[in-house]
Amino acid sequence: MIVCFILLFWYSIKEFDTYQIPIASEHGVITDRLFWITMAITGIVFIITQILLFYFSYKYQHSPRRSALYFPDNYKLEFIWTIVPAVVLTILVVYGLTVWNKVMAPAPEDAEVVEILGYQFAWKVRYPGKDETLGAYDFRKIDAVNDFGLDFTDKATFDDFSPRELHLPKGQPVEFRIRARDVLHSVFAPHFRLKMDAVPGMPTRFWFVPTKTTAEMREETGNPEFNYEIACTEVCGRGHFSMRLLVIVEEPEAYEQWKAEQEPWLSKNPEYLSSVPENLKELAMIKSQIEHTAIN
Ligand SMILES: [Cu+2]
Repeated sequence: MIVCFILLFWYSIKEFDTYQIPIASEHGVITDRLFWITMAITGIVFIITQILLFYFSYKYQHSPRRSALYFPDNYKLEFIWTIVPAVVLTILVVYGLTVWNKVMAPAPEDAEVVEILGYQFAWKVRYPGKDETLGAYDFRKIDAVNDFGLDFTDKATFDDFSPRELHLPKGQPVEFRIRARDVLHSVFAPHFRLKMDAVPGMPTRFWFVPTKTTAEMREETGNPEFNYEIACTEVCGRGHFSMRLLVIVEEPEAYEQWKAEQEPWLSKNPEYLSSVPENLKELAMIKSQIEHTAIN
């Protein structure tokens, strides 16, 4: 018991910083509080019960000089050990549920929407573009180039863009629309206290407010190389380890500027419009708009 406790505390203290990484989202503060309160209560109970377990089995070990006491039941004792855990667990569950309801509430209407698509073995991201609406998709339209299965009969797809890395504005709600193309994946961004499975055929969502830019985080951690990232936490196959997506949190002005510089997916792959010829004129318009903003 003593050796195990020493190992437990030594390791917990030594590795504390690696599992208590800085929080970079609004809801992260309340989920961490829930975690630490639960940890404190269950931790104290764990230590007490372990000590009693070892102590009693030692004290009452077999001895030919004494015989066991006949002790069939004790209502008072049973009452106490039923009621106390029931009350404590009810408090923990209700507290956990209120936190859950806050974190999982629908995203605010002004949230920045970003689609994240998991596949073997990487992530793809898609922004809605200037119309602020993600265009429709259909899995049957997925091919070697059209990874998202964008459906170009929906004009909202025209300005959607798909950058290599994820940019997010600080202090603004962001909603991830998450889907998977093949098997289960899971979007995991520990600094944002974010984890949500990507399930084939069943889109999921998660929204949050980033509170620290990448630059601020570099300062806080004292690590000039620091970067936020999204990892996959669902062992999804041989290349699972390579599912890393770079995330850059920046001030809203810089974010807006970055967004304005992005080119729609379609203008890089205009041949996809051939299925919908009457759309060509609008594409030309979008292209000229981009050139216009680039010049400005
Ligand atoms: Cu994966």
